[in-house]
Amino acid sequence: MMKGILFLTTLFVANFAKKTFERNQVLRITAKDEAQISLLKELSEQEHLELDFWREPIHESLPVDVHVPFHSLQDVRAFLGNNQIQYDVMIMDVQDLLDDEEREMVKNCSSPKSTDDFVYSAYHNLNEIDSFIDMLVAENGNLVSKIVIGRSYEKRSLNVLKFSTGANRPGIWIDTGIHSREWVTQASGTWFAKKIVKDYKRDPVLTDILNNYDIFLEIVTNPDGFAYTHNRVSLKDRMWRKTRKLNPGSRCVGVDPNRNWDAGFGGAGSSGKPCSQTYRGPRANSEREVKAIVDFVKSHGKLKAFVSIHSYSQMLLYPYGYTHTPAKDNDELNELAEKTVSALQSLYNTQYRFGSIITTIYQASGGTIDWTYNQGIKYSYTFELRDTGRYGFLLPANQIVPTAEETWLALMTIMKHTRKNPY
Ligand code: 0X9
Ligand code: ZN
Repeated sequence: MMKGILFLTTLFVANFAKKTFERNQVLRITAKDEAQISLLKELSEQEHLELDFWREPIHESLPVDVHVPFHSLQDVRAFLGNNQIQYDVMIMDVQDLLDDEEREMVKNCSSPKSTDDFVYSAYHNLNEIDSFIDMLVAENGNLVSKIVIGRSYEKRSLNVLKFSTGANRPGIWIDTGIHSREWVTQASGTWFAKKIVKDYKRDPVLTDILNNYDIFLEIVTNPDGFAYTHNRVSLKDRMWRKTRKLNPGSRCVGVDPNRNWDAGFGGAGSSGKPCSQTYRGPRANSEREVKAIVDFVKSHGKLKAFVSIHSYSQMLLYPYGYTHTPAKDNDELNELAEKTVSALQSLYNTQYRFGSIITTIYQASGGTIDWTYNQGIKYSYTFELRDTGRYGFLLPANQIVPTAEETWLALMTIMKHTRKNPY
């Protein structure tokens, strides 16, 4: 009897707290002029509609992707229809995709005994990635160590893998998953880590890089958010992007960790509203996840390249995002970006756009790589991995390995250039 009640309560809590996305849709909207962009901006301010703009209305040249909850679909469609704004349904039923994703995860949810058995072609939760990290370190003690650069708001450790073959080397930083819902990035990070230990002493180019530079890799850069995108039993929201810090005086949780850096903080392309997906937080570095990296970068003092990996859109971007003033290394960054995307494309013909953040995607202030660039890290880049919007943040697991493989060619290009151009 007791057990029965407990079971029922668990079921109730699970169903109650778990966010359902049944019959939600993702629409791709194509605005034809500035007037339609303005209308879409007005639409995005209707808080009761609870729209999540995966790609915000900025300019008529860029498609607008919006996740619409079922309860708002009729209103949104009517609004678009009445204003003769064109759109396509990209995702018919978001929950169907999530169910597929979950089935795949359950199928591949084993407890690997070594990193050779780890299923790189599947999505994994935080515990699985944490044990992957520990296994990799245990197997490769000479090359890999784990450093804890801080704790998240919910007190999870912020783990960074350090690949090093000698003391006092300059460093190259790579992070994935600062936006927790961008799952292909953490999955790719895991693949990169294994690739590095496989290729050291086998691939001459990577070996040369590692004989002269340390590589730092933070796979789960926003662990609280990531845990929240996975949790099976209690609170869960696969589409969570921000940190999980409570905002005093607001019912909304979290800060956008890609608006929280001390570079143009508070400017256009960030929001002062706690309920916004681009809420910048009360002050620069207010997020422990951000501050931990800031402290690490400053105390290291010799990082020469910094790559922050997001999804989606297939873009390679360099500073700036907060200002139209070109970076002083603009020409070199642009040339290297061109070489890098062509290396990426060489594998599966995946096409990337490239350029500065503000000219290529949109104005975004308080972003990671604007800060690292201003700290003197010349090779500061940010990726937006696959795809261009068919699945968006919900990229099917069978694209993880191809995405990681092609991105690795891009990372190698940036690391090689860094190695050949010391400064
Ligand atoms: O809005 C963002 O933070 C980035 N897009 S995302 O969908 N990954 O959230 C674009 C901003 C450009 N800057 C970086 N990618 N760092
Ligand atoms: Zn992102």
